[in-house]
Amino acid sequence: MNQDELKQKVAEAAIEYVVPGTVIGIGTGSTANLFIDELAKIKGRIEGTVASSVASTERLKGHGIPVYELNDVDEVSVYIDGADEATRHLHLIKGGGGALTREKIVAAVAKKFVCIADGSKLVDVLGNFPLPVEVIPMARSYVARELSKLGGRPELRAGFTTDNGNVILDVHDLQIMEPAKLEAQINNLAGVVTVGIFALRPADVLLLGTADGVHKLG
Ligand code: ABF
Repeated sequence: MNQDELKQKVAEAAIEYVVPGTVIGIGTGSTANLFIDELAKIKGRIEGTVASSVASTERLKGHGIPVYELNDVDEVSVYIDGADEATRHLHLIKGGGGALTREKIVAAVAKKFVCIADGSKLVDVLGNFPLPVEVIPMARSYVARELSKLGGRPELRAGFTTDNGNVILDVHDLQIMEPAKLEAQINNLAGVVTVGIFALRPADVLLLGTADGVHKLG
C-alpha cells in the first residue's frame, strides 16, 4: 500500500470515534481531508462540526456538512486530525500546514483527541520535522534569536501568512527530548502565538496506518 492508501485506511478507521448527535472537531491536511470525505457518508448522524482551518471549512461545506463557530458551541465531543510527527507517548508535532493555532484550540476544547496518520509519522524522538512556531510579525526576529539559543535553526516560512495574519518560523535541527518542557518554554516567549508541539495536551488515541493494518495506540 502506498502512503495515500494508508491515510485512507486511518481515515476510515476514525469514523468509529464519531459520537452521534454531537459536534465533531475537524483538523487540516491530506489525512483530515480523507476523513472529511468519509464523514460526509454519515453526515446525517452528527449535529455538525467545528474546523481548524478555512480550507477544511470549505471542504466540509462542500459536502453539505454544517460548520459552526467554536464560540457558538458548548462542547466538542472528539477532535480528529493528522500530525507531522508522533511518538508512542502520543506527543505530536503539528503545523506543517500552518493551522497549528486553531488546531491547538480545538484540541484543547475537545473531550477526546484522535490523531490519524500513516505509519511514516511515528518517530522515537520529535524534531526531525521542522517545528512550526506561529509568531506575531513584529516579534519575528526576537523570537528567532531566542529559538536559536534553544539550539534550533529557525527559518521564516517564505510567502506564508496564517489564517490569523501571523508568520511561521520553522525550527530545524531540534532533538526534542522533553516535549512538554520545550512546549512550555517556547509558549512563554513574548510574541509566540503557538508552538507546534502537542505534549501538554497530547492525543488520546493515535491511529497509525501500516502495511499490516491500522494500529491503535493509547
Ligand atoms: C495537520 O495537517 C497539521 O497539523 C499537520 O501539519 C498536517 C498533517 O498533514 P497530512 O495529513 O497531509 O500529512 O494535521
